[in-house]
Amino acid sequence: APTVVCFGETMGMFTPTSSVPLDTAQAFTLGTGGAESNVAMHLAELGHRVAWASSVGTDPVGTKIIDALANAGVDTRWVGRTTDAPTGLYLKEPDTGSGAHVFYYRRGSAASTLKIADAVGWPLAGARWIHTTGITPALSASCSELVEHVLDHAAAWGASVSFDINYRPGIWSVDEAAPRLLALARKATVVLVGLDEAAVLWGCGTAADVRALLPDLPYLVVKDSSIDATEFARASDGTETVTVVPARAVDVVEPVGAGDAFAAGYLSSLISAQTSAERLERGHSRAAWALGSREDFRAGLGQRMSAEELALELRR
Ligand code: KDG
Repeated sequence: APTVVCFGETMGMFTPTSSVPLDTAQAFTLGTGGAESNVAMHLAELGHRVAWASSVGTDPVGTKIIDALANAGVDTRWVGRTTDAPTGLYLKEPDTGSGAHVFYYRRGSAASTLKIADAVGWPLAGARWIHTTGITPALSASCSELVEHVLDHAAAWGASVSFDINYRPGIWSVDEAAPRLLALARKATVVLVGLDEAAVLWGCGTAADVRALLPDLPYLVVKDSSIDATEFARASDGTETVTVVPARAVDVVEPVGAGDAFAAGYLSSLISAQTSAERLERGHSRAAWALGSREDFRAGLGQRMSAEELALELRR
């Protein structure tokens, strides 16, 4: 059985083959991208037994997504295929100065049809961790119910839930997202959020402001883009520990996927019972690696992150 189950939507991703705006691009590559499956691939690379549960269409894009995940070492046995809806798609505009932009073609997609009944067969009881993001409740009412159901039942299943806020303005408004994401976040064990997102959603100016909204969470991680990450950890006796670790200085090729890399590094370290500083450091290492690539998921760091090497790296 998998130790970690990630669930959410993965789409076919079209990117121009050269660095030109989408409206003038002639040739595209078709890749795949999804926040939760990115986390799953990073965790597989780090050596964890991880599954990605979802739904895709019976179209070739669905096949391509399943193949990509299976090739990355992720268990895809719980990916359903439906003839009722197509696999979602998105276009990613290369960063031609104003940042990378994404355009979604996902309303009514296969993953948006996910509902509580689909999760009955998933290996949630027995998993140590379940990971999803704030993208999933934005997909549809049934997806939103599914996320809440998992958060409400995880403890009874013996699992903890990590929830990455991942606010995507392209799918829902701040007015809809802000209360919903806060209510869901309050039920999780780990919440990861960018300070920029927390500012947009809840008007937070500092990491402490975010903590004030989520005071009882066992682990809250607030990432201040390229500056640092702050972890608020609450022990079972109620004691609070605050740890701040600065981010690496890196040349950013493209930011999409870096948050997923951070989440995976952090979660991997938490699973391996490392310290607060080690958890944040492992998140930053993965994020720095992802920032140097145009791909949403960048493979290849795994080999450099064996336990021994990580220990060495942390002693620097
Ligand atoms: O975190 C990266 C994701 O944003 C990207 O892979 C696409 O899942 C995606 C989304 O919904 O934005």
